[in-house]
Amino acid sequence: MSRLIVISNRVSRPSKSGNQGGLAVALSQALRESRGIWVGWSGEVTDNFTGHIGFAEDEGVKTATIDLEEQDVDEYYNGYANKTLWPLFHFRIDLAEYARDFEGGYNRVNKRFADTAAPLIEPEDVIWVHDYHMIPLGQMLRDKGLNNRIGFFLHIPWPPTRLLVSLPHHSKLVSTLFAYDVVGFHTEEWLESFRHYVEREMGGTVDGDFVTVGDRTIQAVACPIGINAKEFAEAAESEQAQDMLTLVRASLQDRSMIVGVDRLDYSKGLEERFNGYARFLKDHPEHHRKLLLTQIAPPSRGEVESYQQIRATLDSLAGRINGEYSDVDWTPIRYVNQGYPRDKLAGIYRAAKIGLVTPLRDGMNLVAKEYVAAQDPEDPGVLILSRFAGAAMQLKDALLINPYSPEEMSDAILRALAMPLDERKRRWRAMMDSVEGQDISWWRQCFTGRLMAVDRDTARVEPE
Ligand code: ADQ
Repeated sequence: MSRLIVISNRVSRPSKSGNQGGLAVALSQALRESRGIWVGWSGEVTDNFTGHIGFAEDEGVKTATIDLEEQDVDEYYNGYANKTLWPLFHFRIDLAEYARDFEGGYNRVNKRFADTAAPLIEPEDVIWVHDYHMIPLGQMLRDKGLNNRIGFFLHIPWPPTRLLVSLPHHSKLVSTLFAYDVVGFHTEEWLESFRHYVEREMGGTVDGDFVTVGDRTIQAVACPIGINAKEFAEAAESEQAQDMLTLVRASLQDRSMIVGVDRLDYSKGLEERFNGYARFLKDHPEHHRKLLLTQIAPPSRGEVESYQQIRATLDSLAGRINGEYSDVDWTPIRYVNQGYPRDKLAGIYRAAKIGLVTPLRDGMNLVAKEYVAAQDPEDPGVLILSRFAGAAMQLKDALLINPYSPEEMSDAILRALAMPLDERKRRWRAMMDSVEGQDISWWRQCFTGRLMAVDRDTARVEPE
């Protein structure tokens, strides 16, 4: 079995509390099985970059990390990754900042990762690079003479060509993807946009999964990420989850709860969600006091201004809606800026009659799948899901809505509240089949199966 080398911005060390996310658990398992290494940023800042590699091993997972300088973090992480690529790839060119320093820092840090990883890699190793922080890394490893199988997975959307061309040096960045053997996306839509760009902007050709530019042919595939469905369903039955369920139910006093759980990010459509909910309250006074929205949104990327702005906007919007509709014994929005461990989160999902997931754009969205997995099969809640989340391609039995329309959101809430038990069960079963069938192990296999089958000498796929 080939050794797997995972390279991503941050490494996730297994914790005894079991609070690692599904992706980290799946990658850790693959690394453990193949005796591989996870390479990335330690999250620490150093005054002077020395290239020193910190090695560790937790529960059979080896990690190799480097510290970065403050300028690296500013230009690479907060800069090019989160002020340039993140907004652009989520269709928000109005928020994207283009600065040469960012691009320079991004390339410098990618080079640092390439310098760190290259000496650790042996000829038979299979390398899996993750996400928008690391697009040019594969090219940099090739420049060092590596002939390994190298794959790249993008966890966020691939934007339409018309938006992507607003990025200075866009074709230079995209051309580095052709150093990989397999490039993966969550959905056919993102894959389609990638192919369109390659054909229109690079004069490339597409033949099924094979995409060619010049003399390089790579495979571009859609592998939708999943969750560890079985474990999440079990988490919802755990003692911690049941305690949380009891606590939340007692606090509801027979009211119905709608739940939202998101990192505090403008792509998640939180402002639109609050406005849609406010629209429901305006349109349906008969439901006042009978329901509430619990929005859990731990702050993220607080050093980036657009994140400070969305936080301030939501603070004031929640305050305004609560001010307008609250009574002495009822508050329509519970707005919570903290994270919860997985078991407790599962209990919160289960306590909610409605899961409200309304991103304006999302590569996949795992919260939608977690909400489904946490439900009580005998009395499941209803998922209201943005049609612009990658997850909407699989969860077709959710109530799919346009998150930009407060009216559609209001109508969907009304419909969900009134939905009979047999319809809820039928929809939930269909969604759960998808969540269980295409879970996190399926995803890992979907991508690594392709990558392992590549024959580097011919750059074609070996027959099964
Ligand atoms: P994210 O943008 O972070 O991921 P998402 O897929 O929803 O979005 O995953 C968020 C994870 O964080 C979920 O597992 C959720 O449970 C957890 N989480 C969020 N708020 C939490 C809270 N308050 N407490 C505890 N846990 C919380 C990116 C892409 C997505 C893609 C994933 C995986 O933007 O589109 O689905 O990567 O590829």
